[in-house]
Amino acid sequence: MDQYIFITGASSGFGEASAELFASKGYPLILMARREERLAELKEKLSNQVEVITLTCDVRNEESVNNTIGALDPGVLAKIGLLVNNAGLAVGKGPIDEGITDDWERMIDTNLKGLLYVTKAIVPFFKANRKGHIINIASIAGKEVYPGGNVYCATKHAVDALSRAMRIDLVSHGIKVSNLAPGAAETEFSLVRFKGDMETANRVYDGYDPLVASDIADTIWFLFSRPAHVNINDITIMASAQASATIFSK
Ligand code: NDP
Ligand code: 8X3
Repeated sequence: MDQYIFITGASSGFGEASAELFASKGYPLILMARREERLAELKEKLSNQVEVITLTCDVRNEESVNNTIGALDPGVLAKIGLLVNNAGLAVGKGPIDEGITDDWERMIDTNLKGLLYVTKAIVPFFKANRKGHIINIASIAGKEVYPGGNVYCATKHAVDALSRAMRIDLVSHGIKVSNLAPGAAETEFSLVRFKGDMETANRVYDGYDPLVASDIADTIWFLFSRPAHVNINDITIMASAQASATIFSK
């Protein structure tokens, strides 16, 4: 395959599972995250299948995003076919007046500004090709709000809005934009949200079968592998046991 797949947040969860799936399909990869050793392990694992380029970069840092992407070989940049804007996180869960400013900033800077910085750096290459696909990983938290979700929900509502806005801005350049909104999926997400408190993190997935990372990778593949004339605008995917952001059958 001659299209590179660019995935942010590739060091765990959805991003890592997507890297594995696209590698199994033969697509070369560009994988971005902060944890260099995790990316190195993934590269080691997948390099016998496809070319893997790892980029250690914090998406919150616009200069670093631009320098890191700008340093890629122009021949590689010209062949990026898909950008998966997946890097993101929730930090904390509680009433708005008890929110910690630093947690809010981490979520806004990563989920929203980081997505914008990476998109802005990649779109010129899609425009030059008059072709490309952006898949934004939003959330059920971008469709609904729930107790204690306030700022995380706001960032994901913003991603949802940006997916729609980007589609309008980019359609005339032949660029597809899809929004993917998962419900609860067992990854490192809750461990990060609850700041390393494994017991609280595990409780999120107690009593039902949650989504797993490969379910999201499968869906990203489905979005990407539609025929050229088809774009799936938006998918909400949840575990069979989940009916809304807060209603589960346990
Ligand atoms: P994980 O915590 O397993 O993965 C998050 C990924 O994002 C990691 O690879 C992490 O890498 C990366 N990341 C976080 N901050 C940054 C940063 N500043 N710069 C670069 N990379 C960063 O969680 P998931 O796989 O579950 O989450 C992936 C996306 O899916 C997120 O946007 C999340 O909000 C969303 N989501 C998750 C759901 C769930 O229930 N799991 C449901 C709906 C949406 P590193 O730490 O190495 O930088
Ligand atoms: C992650 C799913 O419901 O914890 O985006 O917000 S949820």
